[in-house]
Parts: sequence; C-alpha cells; structure tokens
Amino acid sequence: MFGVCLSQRSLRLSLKMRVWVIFLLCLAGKALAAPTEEEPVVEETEVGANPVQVETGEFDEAIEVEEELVTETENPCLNHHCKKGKVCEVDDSNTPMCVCQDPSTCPSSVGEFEHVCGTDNKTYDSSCHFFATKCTLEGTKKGRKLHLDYIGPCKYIAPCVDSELNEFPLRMRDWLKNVLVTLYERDEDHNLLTEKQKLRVKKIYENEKRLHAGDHSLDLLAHDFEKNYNMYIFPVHWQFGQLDQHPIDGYLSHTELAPLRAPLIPMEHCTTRFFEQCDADNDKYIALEEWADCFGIKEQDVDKDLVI
Ligand SMILES: *[C@@H]1O[C@H](CO)[C@@H](O)[C@H](O)[C@H]1NC(C)=O
Ligand SMILES: [Ca+2]
Ligand SMILES: [Ca+2]
Repeated sequence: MFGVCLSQRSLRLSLKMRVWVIFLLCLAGKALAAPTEEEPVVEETEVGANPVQVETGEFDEAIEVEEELVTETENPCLNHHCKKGKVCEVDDSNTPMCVCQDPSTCPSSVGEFEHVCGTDNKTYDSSCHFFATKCTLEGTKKGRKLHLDYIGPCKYIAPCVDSELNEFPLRMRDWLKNVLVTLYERDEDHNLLTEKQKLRVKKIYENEKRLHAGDHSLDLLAHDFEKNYNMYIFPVHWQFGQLDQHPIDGYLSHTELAPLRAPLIPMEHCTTRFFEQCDADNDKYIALEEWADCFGIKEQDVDKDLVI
C-alpha cells in the first residue's frame, strides 16, 4: 500500500489518560510489532498513525482470494494464493489447491503482543493460529460466528456505560484529524495521500483555529467540535473510505471494520458498543450515512464524493 514505514506513538484515546503505545509498523514489509504497555518508541510526533493502515490484510478473513490457476511447470503452488488460514498443496495430478493450514505449522509467536483474541474469547498464539483454527471449522455454525475480535490476549473488558460511549467519538474524531494532519506533514513524495486528499487536509492544516494535537480534556474536544465542526467532516469521510475496500460499496462489513476495531478494543472498551450502535438499522453493515451520524456529522454534510 504505502512505501514507507510509519513508526507511531501514543494514541491518546484511552479513558484513563494512559498513554498507549501502538505499533511500529512497516507497511511495506509485513512487520507488525505490536502494542506494549511500556513507554513508547520515541517518535517525533504526538499522533499515532491510523490503525487502519496497519497491514489491512491481517484481518480480511472473509475476503476470498481468487484461486487462480497458473501454468507453472515446476511448482504449481508458486503463484497460487490462498486466503488466510489456508496453504497451497498439490494433489495427485499436480493441481494446486488450498487446504486448511495445520495450526502447528504456524510460526511460534515471540510474545504476548502477537496473541489475538477471538470472538469466542479464546486467546490464540497468533493470527496465523487463529485463521488456521477458523479454517478447520469452515462450514460449521461455530466457524461462521468466529471472528478475530482484537489484538492481544483475551482480557476482561469493562462494560461501556452510556457516558463513556458519548466520549468515544470525541476522541476518535480528534485523533482522525490528527492522523491526517500528520500524514500530510510527512507526505512529501510518499504518496500517503492523494492530491485531492492533500488539498482537503491542507485546508485543515493551514487553518489557524485548528486545535493542535495534545492531551485535551473532553470539554475542550467537545467545544472544538462545535466551533470547528467543518474540520472534522473530511477526516470522518476519509476513515470510511480507508475501510470500505472489500468491496467498495458504501458499506462496512464486520471484516472491513476489523483493521480499525481490532487494535482499538483493548485500549478503548467502548469500541464494540460504539460500532454496534453505529449500525442503526441493524443490518450488520455500517453505511456511510450511519457512520457519519455516529460521529456527529450532520446529514446534509454527508458526501459520497469526500470518500476518495
Ligand atoms: C474472557 O477471558 C478473559 C481472560 O481469560 C476473562 O477475564 C474475561 O472475563 C472473559 N470475558 C468474557 C466476556 O467471558
Ligand atoms: Ca464495503
Ligand atoms: Ca446498517
């Protein structure tokens, strides 16, 4: 996706003002060094990169990779891609096919940060172990219901009460805006943003009234949203566009939302509830209109053309 590595620091989304270090992520490579609770990797910016840019492929369990047949003589598996949890094997007639990966063949995890928690509230050693296990349940009801819930070992997640639920979008919006500004600042020729996007962010970046990144109180965040409402419209749309990829249809599925949800849940215990209530009509998809509404964007400001 992007040809750069973004190392990132504190995503100050947490309720208790804890500083959460997120990832040192290399988007070009497949490295996902994950959250630790130690003090962070020193970084020049305050803002975290967007978890959405964390290797999106990590979560696209439901995305079927086409099992293309390639006329390779030597190794038919060479160009035969399988979706997560499967590996390629050749049958008697040398035809490649995707079969469930044996979890014991997954690289062993080097630390807790590689663990993932499934919706069955079971901890898996790594996402490889998770998807391999899910594959073995394919076709069963249990398999259909099993998703990767979040990154890290399963833990107790406190219930999200109403007052906390209302705080979530305040921090999230602020954070999205800051992520965009950071991408803009760093984007000389890295193509982190398209030209169109850059123009949009430039307006925010150059606005003197902009609330700069920092540890702001919820009151200030709320006040800023009222005062500088227009600055938040694009970031909310942009995030939607980042997620709406498989397919690009104006709706977010559970799987499309996963790259944002999965790293966020262990830090923000209202994540699950927030995105559940975003799906106002309960059809299991979050439409752009629902998404915008969730983040306090007025109906008349929802604009498909901003999702670019
Ligand atoms: C999930 O597992 C964790 C750790 O084993 C436990 O503390 C937590 O209470 C469980 N959550 C639920 C909803 O059962
Ligand atoms: Ca979609
Ligand atoms: Ca919906």
